[in-house]
Amino acid sequence: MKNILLTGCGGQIGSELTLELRRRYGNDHVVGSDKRVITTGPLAETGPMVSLDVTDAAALAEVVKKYKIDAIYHLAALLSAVAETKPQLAWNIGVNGLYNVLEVARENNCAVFFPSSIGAFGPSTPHNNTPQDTIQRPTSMYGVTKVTGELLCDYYFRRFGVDARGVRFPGLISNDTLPGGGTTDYAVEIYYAAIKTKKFTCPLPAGTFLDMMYMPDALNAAISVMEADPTKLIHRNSFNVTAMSFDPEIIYREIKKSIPDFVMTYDPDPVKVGIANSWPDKMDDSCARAEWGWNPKYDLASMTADMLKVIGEKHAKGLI
Ligand code: AKB
Repeated sequence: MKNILLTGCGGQIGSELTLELRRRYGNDHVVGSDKRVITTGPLAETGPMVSLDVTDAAALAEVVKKYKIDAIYHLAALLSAVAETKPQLAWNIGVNGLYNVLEVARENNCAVFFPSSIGAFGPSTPHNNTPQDTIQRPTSMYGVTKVTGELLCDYYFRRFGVDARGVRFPGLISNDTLPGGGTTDYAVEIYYAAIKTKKFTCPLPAGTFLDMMYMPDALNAAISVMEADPTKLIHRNSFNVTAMSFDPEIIYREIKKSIPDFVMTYDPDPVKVGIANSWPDKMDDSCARAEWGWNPKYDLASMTADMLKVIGEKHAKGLI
């Protein structure tokens, strides 16, 4: 990869992945793009940054040609809970946006990274040790767009040779940019609440197990699958990747080890509960491990220690 474009780079993954890719490939070779105009902060100050709506195919093609792009990390999408409130918009960004990316990749010989999700599974999927290849009948619009995206990526590789690769991300936990509108967002918000007010109201009930991952491992997954030796890839696209699985009680107890007077109560959000109950409790990611060496570094204890340290420092400086 010589010149990389990220779409949706102002979001939870993109804000950190853009900077990591710039560290690895050189600032000038990594172009950030977002629908919002971003003119200040690290994204705008460390490398090229453009305003781009992925549903505008002509504008996307212009950026790809101008910067001689040969790899696209396509991150623009609505998250699961917000997608349920705006299903038409979720389809337009999630599917038509990806179609535009794959078409421009076909015409300009670009590789494509597509982040699928645990949301690509549904109630009829086996929930424990969810296999790589299994039933995918999601009941959320987010899930429908993710399954469609997985199939489109497979099609563009088979039919046109577009090097489209990707992973199925679990809930991602980070201490930089907050996620917005996801079902797993509680697992980020709980750390901020523990530091700021020592009180948290959880939108998912006890016993709701979901796969999760700390952001440094997620960045590594996205980059490693794109750098993987293609001759070793049997699946290429939509790899299950996970680092841990927990329910709200388990993360609460882990945080309480450091903040004993932290208190969590429950007020389940019906939309999030419905989505979470349709997702796996724990995926089997052995194909990613075997085909390209996936091996996450953080577990719940090490992630919690780092989250509380970083968010605690930001709070002490009055930044949050
Ligand atoms: C969401 O909750 O929507 C995302 C996801 C698991 O894809 N974090």
